Amino acid sequence: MIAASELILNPDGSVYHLNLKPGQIANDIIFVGDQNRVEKITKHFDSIEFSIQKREFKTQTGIYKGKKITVMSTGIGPDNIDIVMNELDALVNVDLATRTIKKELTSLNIVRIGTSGSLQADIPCDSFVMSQYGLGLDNMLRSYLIEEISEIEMEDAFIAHSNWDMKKGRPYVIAGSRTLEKQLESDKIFKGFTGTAGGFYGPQGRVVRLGIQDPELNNKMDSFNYKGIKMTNLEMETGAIYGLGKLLGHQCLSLNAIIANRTTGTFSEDPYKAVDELIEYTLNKLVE
Ligand code: R1P
Repeated sequence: MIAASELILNPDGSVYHLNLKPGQIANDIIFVGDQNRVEKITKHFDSIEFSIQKREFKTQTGIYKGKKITVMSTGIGPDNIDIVMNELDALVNVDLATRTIKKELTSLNIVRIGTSGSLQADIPCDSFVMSQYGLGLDNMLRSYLIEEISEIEMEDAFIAHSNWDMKKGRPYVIAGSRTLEKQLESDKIFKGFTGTAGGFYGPQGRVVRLGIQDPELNNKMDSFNYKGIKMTNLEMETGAIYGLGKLLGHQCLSLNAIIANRTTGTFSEDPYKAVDELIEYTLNKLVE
């Protein structure tokens, strides 16, 4: 039995942070970072049957072209992904009444629609990237037993190439869902290798007022090439979603609209338009 302190439920039986009860989510879930992006997706739905928000976690479940889909905001960063993935999984795979793990487990399909900065000059602002791999530069996932799901050779190659300071923890590489990749791919979308940082400024090499441990990190990411796989973009959730998704048995894929190019120093003239286009692209692919 899972103790009350380990999986916390609210008085109404909902999971602590997401404020959701079993049955209020679909098997197909779209993650966004920004809570204001949830309705930019569900405005396309035929109907919305459920809405709730607690803190940055806003959830709406509804029907799009006959398919039941849940859209949920995760807020920013891998620490939030730890909460979202564990609580979502508990909603389908833990019997919350008896506090025991169900005998038959459910696998969710989780697609992130995010925003991200490109690390390659030829992946311009307003393009889309689908992450075949996530490279976690945060340490959140290292609290779990990940040796069997991580791409250790790629990790070692990145550590050697970047002369990574292990005081920052060992980076991890996790593959996305090949099934969802096949479903959502097209010639409109770059396939790539996405870095996930544990912060926005120093952890992504941004210098405003503070000196950073490795000012060359972004250049090293640009030039990293593992058997032809180059790093395409940098954001704050993909690696963590892939890691926890794989450990918990869910299919996960991350799509990002490129709103900045860190190599050319440019920013999209209309980032909201790029995100809207990625939303429509993804919704249409999910019901094809
Ligand atoms: C940083 O501004 C946030 O934007 C990106 C990063 O991953 C981080 O969450 O994604 P979202 O637009 O999905 O939040």
